[in-house]
Amino acid sequence: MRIGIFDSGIGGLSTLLACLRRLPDAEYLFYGDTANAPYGDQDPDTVLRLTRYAYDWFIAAGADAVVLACNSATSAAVAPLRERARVPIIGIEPAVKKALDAHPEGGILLLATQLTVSGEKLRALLARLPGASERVQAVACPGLMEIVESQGSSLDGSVRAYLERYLLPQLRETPRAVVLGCTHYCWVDAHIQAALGGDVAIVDGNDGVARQLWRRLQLGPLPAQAPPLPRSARVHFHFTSDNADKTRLATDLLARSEV
Ligand code: DGN
Repeated sequence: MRIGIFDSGIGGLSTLLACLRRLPDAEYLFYGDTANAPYGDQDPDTVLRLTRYAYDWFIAAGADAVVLACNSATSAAVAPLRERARVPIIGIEPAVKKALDAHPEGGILLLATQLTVSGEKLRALLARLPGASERVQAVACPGLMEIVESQGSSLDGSVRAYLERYLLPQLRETPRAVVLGCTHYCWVDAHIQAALGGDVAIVDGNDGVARQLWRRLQLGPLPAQAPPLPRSARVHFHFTSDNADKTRLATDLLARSEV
């Protein structure tokens, strides 16, 4: 079975890891559209066009399912793409419900790109979750994806400086939980947690995507817990710019995560 995983860059590797835990025997094609990144500051029509291109690439490569491991692409493209899809398309969206359910008290901070924060999809999600409009503060983080993209998880102080200078002054309270609504932010979760004082819970939607992938592929009852990561994985990378460097960075990130 061949699964396509799509992001504007290395953020979607965090979703790939969750899928690898659930479906270790599948073959993965990872497409990172680094030539057109970042997606978060672009208009939805452009992101739809780029995502459609990647979807067609996956179909030509024989994918049995496509995962949009990018909240921005999901926001702009998942609904129109599904209208003519030949294989299941699984999107990722901010795990706000998971955070509200797990933390019935206190504020929830949602960090995402500008495209996701201002998208109709998020507005509809918050409108249908009881309590979300009062408890959730959504903050766009322009530039944070680029910092992660340039350095992976071996960061110097630049993320911390970004969070202190840009994010902290905007907060209306110290949150109980933070929803990582951009897959790139999963690589700097510890920095985000530390900047917010250490006690804050971190929530992302990656395992939800992997479980949804399992269901859409009709693989039978879902095991209650994901097994540990497999020792070896079949992953092929395709980045639309700097392919050799990005593949090296991605392989390194995966190898460190598998230990
Ligand atoms: N990793 C993507 C997301 O989850 O929204 C997009 C990051 C970007 O391209 N700005």
